[in-house]
Amino acid sequence: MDQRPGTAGLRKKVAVFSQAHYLEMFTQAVFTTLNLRSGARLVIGGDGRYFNAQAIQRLMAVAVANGVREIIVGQHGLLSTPAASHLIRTRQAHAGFILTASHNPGGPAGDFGLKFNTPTGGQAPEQVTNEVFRVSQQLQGYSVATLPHIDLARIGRIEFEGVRVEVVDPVADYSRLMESLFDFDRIAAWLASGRRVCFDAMHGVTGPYARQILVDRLGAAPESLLHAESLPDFGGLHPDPNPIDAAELVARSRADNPPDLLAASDGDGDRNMILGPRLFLSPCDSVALMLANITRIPGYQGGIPGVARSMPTSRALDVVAASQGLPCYETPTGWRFFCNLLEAGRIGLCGEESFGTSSAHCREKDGLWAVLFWLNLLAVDGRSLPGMLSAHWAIFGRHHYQRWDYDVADASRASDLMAALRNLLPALRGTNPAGGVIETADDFHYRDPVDGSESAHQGVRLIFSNGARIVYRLSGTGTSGATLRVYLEQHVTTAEAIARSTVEAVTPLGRLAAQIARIGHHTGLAEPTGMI
Ligand code: VG1
Ligand code: CO
Repeated sequence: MDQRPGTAGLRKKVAVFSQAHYLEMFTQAVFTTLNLRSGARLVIGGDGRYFNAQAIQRLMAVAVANGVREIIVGQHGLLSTPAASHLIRTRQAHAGFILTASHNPGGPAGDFGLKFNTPTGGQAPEQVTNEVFRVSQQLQGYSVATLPHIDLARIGRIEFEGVRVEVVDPVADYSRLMESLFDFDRIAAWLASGRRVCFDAMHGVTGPYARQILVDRLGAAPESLLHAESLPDFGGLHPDPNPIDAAELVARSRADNPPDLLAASDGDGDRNMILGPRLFLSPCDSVALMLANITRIPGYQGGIPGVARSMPTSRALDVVAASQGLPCYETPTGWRFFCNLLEAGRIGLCGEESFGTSSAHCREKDGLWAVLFWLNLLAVDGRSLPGMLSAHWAIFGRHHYQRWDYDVADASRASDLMAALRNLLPALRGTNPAGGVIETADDFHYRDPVDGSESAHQGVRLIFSNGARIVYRLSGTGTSGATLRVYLEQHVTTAEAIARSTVEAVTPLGRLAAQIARIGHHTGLAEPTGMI
């Protein structure tokens, strides 16, 4: 079992995951590590991808053999990642299993994944996942109970031999949580006045959530939903809410008479992409504008203690936080690093450039939450999304931002590139390769302010004196080869530079990044394979 150390779960091709004993061995490694008390309570749910239903039955059999006596599972085996996090917290579960490979493609030839969360509702910390990895290397076998077939289609309780399985409506609790944070009446009135929203569920788990909340509860027109049926292969689409994979939504934002707000979420419902009429809202700007307006939303009226962003996320959030005198923490990529800060009450809003945003209402990023935040904000503000964004940039300046990805078939070549780049860092410091001096050239090292744990080698940063920044890191979520991610950022403050297109603003920086790291030499790739 080759779980990557440091990841909160296992993500593999379906063919690998569905092999005999594979899922059971991983699950056993988790139970051996967690050492739950007998009688423990578990939450289980997934994004509905191919193999979800069988995996849940097999997972439950190992769970019961390991002493679990209460299982709360979403109807049809569905729970969005944030809804699962919420259920773990409200039902005081001892652990949760979320079956998803997030935005990775599904179907028999696609990916499957299994991650486990702690009683806080958050992803297990690195020490725990490293221990699971260690245990999995030594495991000789696993315990498994023989269970009756559990019908996940029917909401209700099933009891057998001292075990209780509760099949719950996956949306109900989550919907109540959203209603406690946002002004639903105001959003409904805004929609009733002729404003329009378009939400693309990308055939992932959020379809039923969006139907119940946006259409049934808030009164959006049924045709506001795209790809709203949860399908095991996501309709052959790649359920990743970005401008490339959600091209249909982007086209709608550019058509005549576009909706006021357009949004998409990923397979498991934790990501969000926000668009407006002829506008792409960078996730980095989205979280910054959320902070600038946070007290206008009922659930955050009293303000928040601080904010956090992942290191590669642009510094647009920092500028707003500074203006409010709030701490802004910089964490490594991956949601679990926010969890300690949320749990300690240090932050109330956090985000990643990779279309992830959330608050302290759960311990995962939350796609629909972000959509509702924006709907509430637009309803309160009255201006259009493009109008709000321009006004924000006029105050805080604009952080032009893009991520260039290089997919490298041979993973060792990508590691060699990073090693060579790290060796270059001392020589780069203080040089002036393009209109700005490199003031910081380092390999990001994080010390968790709550528990003091250390995470090294979290990405190479080049920070320039002229508001530019280049970050390099390798993706940790792929299932084959390697992806080098290069994050480009340029902060500008003049009206002319703000009006410039992002492509124009960051392309010279991207070329410089390729030159410094000798990307062509190491990977054979003259151009990025993807730009987001
Ligand atoms: C990517 C993103 C990262 C995100 C992670 C999990 O990781 O860059 O920001 O936390 O996916 O997201 P990487 O290592 O490939 O860059 V999800 O929606 O899979 O929970
Ligand atoms: Co996801």
